[in-house]
Amino acid sequence: MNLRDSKISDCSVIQLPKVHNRAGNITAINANLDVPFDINRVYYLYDIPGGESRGGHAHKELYQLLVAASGSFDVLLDDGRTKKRINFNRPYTGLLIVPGIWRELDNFSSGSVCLVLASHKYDESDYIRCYDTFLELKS
Ligand code: T46
Repeated sequence: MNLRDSKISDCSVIQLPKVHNRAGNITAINANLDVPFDINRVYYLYDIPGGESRGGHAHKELYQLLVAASGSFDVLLDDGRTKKRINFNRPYTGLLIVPGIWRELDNFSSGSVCLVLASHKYDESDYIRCYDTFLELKS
């Protein structure tokens, strides 16, 4: 996916498989099957104080799948032209974010956990953290 040309419509809400029995549920996420990339990193956001926001950046090459593993939060997506806010509150629904999309996460419920599967290891040089720079790259 091209950093400059990617659009919000290239991101997608993915319904993940849920295996249910009387003892509860399991959701498994398989690389290149349930998500369209190799999974090279897993991290999670938790203990987020009320009113705080996360994100506020875009990535040059990174693909990510975000899941509300517990609780709920909002994700604001921005491709430089269009913005879209989506609420996530189910551990079997993921948001695929492609490169070149500005994202902000807020409205975290108490005790919420945002699980993230990422296509690459952590690399600060992959981040675009200045919104004006982001808009220039998208124009
Ligand atoms: C994203 C949203 C949803 C690491 O050392 N390794 C890592 O894998 C990550 C993700 C972060 N860090 C360090 C870098 C910073 O010193 O943790 C600190 C906080 O990172 P950041 O300000 O980027 O955290 P968020 O929550 O704003 O953003 C993170 C991801 O960085 C980002 O890719 O999409 O979660």
